[in-house]
Amino acid sequence: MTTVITYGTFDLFHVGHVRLLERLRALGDRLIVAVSTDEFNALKGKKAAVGFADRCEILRAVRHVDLVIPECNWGQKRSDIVNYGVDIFGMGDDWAGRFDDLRSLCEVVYLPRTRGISTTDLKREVAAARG
Ligand code: C2G
Repeated sequence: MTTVITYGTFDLFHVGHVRLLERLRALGDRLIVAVSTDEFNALKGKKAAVGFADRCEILRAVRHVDLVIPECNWGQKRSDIVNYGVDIFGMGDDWAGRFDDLRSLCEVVYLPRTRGISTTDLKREVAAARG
């Protein structure tokens, strides 16, 4: 059983998120997604348009996702990897290099981001449409 894990806010869930999760799930047999809580997002300087509970419900409905857990802080990755028996840690490549320290615990992969879509762009488009 190969377990893969990833972390993120996944606000305004879009095809960039889907394609990342699909590719990560294809690397193993189980994909765990740690969803940033609203409180942790505040620490990241982000305010999600969709609340934590709804973001988790959406991710649980994604067929590529096997387990959803909360991401409460930057430091939990190491214990998550140990506690869940994670074999592969994966993120989009906007994070390339940022988590290489985890290579002492598991494989670390950074996958190309899906171009042309982002939560930030979606928020701008919605705001512009409102006028
Ligand atoms: N992503 C992607 N393609 C896009 C947009 C996002 O592949 N067009 C990926 C990002 O690279 C990331 C994941 O989708 O791996 C989730 O993106 P965000 O919700 O923006 O995650 P972020 O807020 O960067 O949180 O501890 C890590 C942080 O929690 C990551």
